[in-house]
Amino acid sequence: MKVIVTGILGQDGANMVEYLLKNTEAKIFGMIRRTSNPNFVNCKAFIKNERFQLVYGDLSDSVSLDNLVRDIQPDYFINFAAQSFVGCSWEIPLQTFDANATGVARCLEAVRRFQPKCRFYSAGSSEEFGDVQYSPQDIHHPVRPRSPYGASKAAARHLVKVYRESYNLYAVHSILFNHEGTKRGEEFVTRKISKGVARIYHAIKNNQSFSPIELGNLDAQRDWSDSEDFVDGVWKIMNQEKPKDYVLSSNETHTIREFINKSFLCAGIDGVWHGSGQQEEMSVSTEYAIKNEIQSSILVKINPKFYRPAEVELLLGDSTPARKELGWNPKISFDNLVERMVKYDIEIFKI
Ligand code: G4F
Repeated sequence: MKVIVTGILGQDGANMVEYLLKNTEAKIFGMIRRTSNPNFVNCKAFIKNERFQLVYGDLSDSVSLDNLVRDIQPDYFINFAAQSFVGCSWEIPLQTFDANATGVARCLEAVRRFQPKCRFYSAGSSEEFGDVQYSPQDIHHPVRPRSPYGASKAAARHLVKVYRESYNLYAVHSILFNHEGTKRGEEFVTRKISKGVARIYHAIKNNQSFSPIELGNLDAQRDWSDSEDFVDGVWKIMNQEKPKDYVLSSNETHTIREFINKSFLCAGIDGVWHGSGQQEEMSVSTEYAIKNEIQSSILVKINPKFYRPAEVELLLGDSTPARKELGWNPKISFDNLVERMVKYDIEIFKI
């Protein structure tokens, strides 16, 4: 069995490769774009594995995708490559659309033309639901994106459906709610918080001053899971008798503020909130400051530059069909996820 996985330098692609090496006998071809300085930090566990091979390709280059599919003749093509940062998609809308939507069309064309038996996975997003109409959101929720990123993923979803129905391909585009972990990029809010908490933890421990974590909208609610649980769900979605799209989610929602509270708690730092709106801040409690002789006291403050032009205020998924029909059984709870991320970042932090 041969599998092409794209996006392997990122969290999901890397977790997918680790999962496949552990749970299958497949030979895995991990696609990367050519850059002068690629970062392999997420690939340490598999880069030298004899069942893993790096290959060059690019979602913007159909020649490279055609060649890979024609030469490898894969059984599965799992596409996690994307411009995945919603916040940046207003600054680079065309690149976002080219990678996330047209890029999926290029993959589908390569599969259709050179290996139509290959099963194709496109990573969908709860950002497609955007301005949500009801909760929890299931696979039938209307598509109402609020960002160029959400619009690009919605277009990819339509393309997958069109190719599936027109050419009888096994092509799926399942909706992934937020998913995080220790391989998460630092621009995403969860890792920004866990890294910030680790930095403050070490500053306090070393009796040094620290600057606060600066964030945008703390009221947004997200349905967070662990990416390692999701790659198991994705593999189950790829191995049904007939292709069908599913939602993967934790079925819980939490505000950014709750993520912050839990993170500081995991680090043993006692914080209190005060103020509201753009003046809202979290500082160390008086008792904690006295006990630890703390020099600086603000832990979190608002920086309006992190507000988005349009926000998805509430995401709460319903993954009951994936659990019942595919036997998908996610193992990592919200509390475990926060704890894992904070403890990991405290461990690896270097001053
Ligand atoms: O961590 P985020 O940047 O993730 P977002 O926008 O929800 O998107 C993630 O999940 C999607 C699935 O729903 C994926 F498709 C997508 O690829 C990505 O993985 O932001 C989460 C929330 C937002 O409401 C944002 O406004 O956190 C809020 N936030 C507040 N302060 C911040 C910040 N987000 C970031 N990145 N940085 C901040 O300082």
